[in-house]
Amino acid sequence: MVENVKDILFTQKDAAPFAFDADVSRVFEDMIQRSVPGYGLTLQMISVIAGLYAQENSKLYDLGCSLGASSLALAHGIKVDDCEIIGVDNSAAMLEKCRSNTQQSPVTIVLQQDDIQNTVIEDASVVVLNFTLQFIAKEARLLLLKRIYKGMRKGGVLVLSEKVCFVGAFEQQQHIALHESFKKAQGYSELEVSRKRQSLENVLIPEPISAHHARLKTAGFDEVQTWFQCFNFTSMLAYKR
Ligand code: GEK
Repeated sequence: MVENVKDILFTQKDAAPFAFDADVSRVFEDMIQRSVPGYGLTLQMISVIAGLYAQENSKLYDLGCSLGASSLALAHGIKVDDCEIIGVDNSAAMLEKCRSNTQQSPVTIVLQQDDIQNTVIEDASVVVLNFTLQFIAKEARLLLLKRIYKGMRKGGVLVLSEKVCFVGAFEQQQHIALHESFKKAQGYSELEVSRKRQSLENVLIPEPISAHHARLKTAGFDEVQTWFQCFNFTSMLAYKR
């Protein structure tokens, strides 16, 4: 594994729109662990999910694979033969690190540098969008989910993890306050938290859980369940039966 460098990015730079560039790729592992409550649990459960739903001789997709954490979680969970994992990310800097991180994978991981909106999804038993759909324009999300559904085998699942927002003003305020307290407890300063918040504005676009469920159903998925929530972070399972 590439060494885990501490994220002090927002002590140094101001709040320009967030980009997955070389600076971010260097600190990303630390950044996501200290910013997303339950991130480690999503990885652990992606392994469990792969163990239950990966089908023999099928493909597993990790869309927005970053440094390869979810791809590796899939690889370590698969219990059947002849699977291939396809990891896709449009950031060259992230993929470069991903390539070296995933070299020792027990299952072949093919990496593609592309916009996930162009990825051909076929013969998939498990598809993972672990905190990636939130970076896709809202109006493009349904088409992507429809293409994922179409490319999945019966019995397959989509794991969709997202930062979400809430319709009620009080609930929304409290979840934001709780998340920011979590970040401070992880060692980020008030200034780092506020710069990151500004930097992600209009880049990471959260939606309510109900909007995700409704869209997944419209895309064709037969069943949708929220299996995890911690403050304003959630993960859902969408089934093709
Ligand atoms: C993990 N899943 O560790 N096409 C391809 N990649 C994209 C696109 C796009 N249109 N938009 C964003 N990305 C990972 C964590 S991070 C989540 C995912 C976060 C990529 C982007 O380059 C980044 O690597 C990733 O999606 C989102 O389980 O940073 O909150």
